[in-house]
Amino acid sequence: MKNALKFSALLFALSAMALVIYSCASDDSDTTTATAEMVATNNSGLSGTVTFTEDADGGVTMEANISGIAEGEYAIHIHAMGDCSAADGTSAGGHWNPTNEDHGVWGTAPFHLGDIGNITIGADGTGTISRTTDLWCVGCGEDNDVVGKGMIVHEGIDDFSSQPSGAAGARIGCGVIELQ
Ligand SMILES: [Cu+2]
Ligand SMILES: [Zn+2]
Repeated sequence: MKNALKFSALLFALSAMALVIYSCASDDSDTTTATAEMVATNNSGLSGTVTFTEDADGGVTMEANISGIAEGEYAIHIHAMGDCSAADGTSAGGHWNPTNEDHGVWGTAPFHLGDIGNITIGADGTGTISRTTDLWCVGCGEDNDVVGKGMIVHEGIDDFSSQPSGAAGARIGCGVIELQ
């Protein structure tokens, strides 16, 4: 009887351990996600979602899915303010630039941390652009945190050289990047 009791205690301990190991392995809390729901500005008809996911080793992947606009190329950036209250999107401010650089091409200094580039929209009115980088964080509260900033799509193309924002023209979409 005493041995049987000891055995069930052992069994209980083992299953508790297995449960702990299992829940660690299946835990996806080491990814952090933020999204921006895009709304039309200047009555463009644009909609879409931009998702930022930071994984366990600190890399951030952005995926922007944009729809509702004519086939072509459009500038897309992260702007400094997560404020889409203005009907023309200007409330989002200028390019997000916590490192105080000039505007340019992502990956070739100088460039803003918000310089995504241009997105290609197909004949069906939809397009996707993605980026993976360790220059951003999601929800870390540091200067390079994308949370609380504004995603902007422009009516024109980013020429990658005009200061301070690539001469991309009016803003046709805006979204506030919010931690999920
Ligand atoms: Cu912009
Ligand atoms: Zn820029």
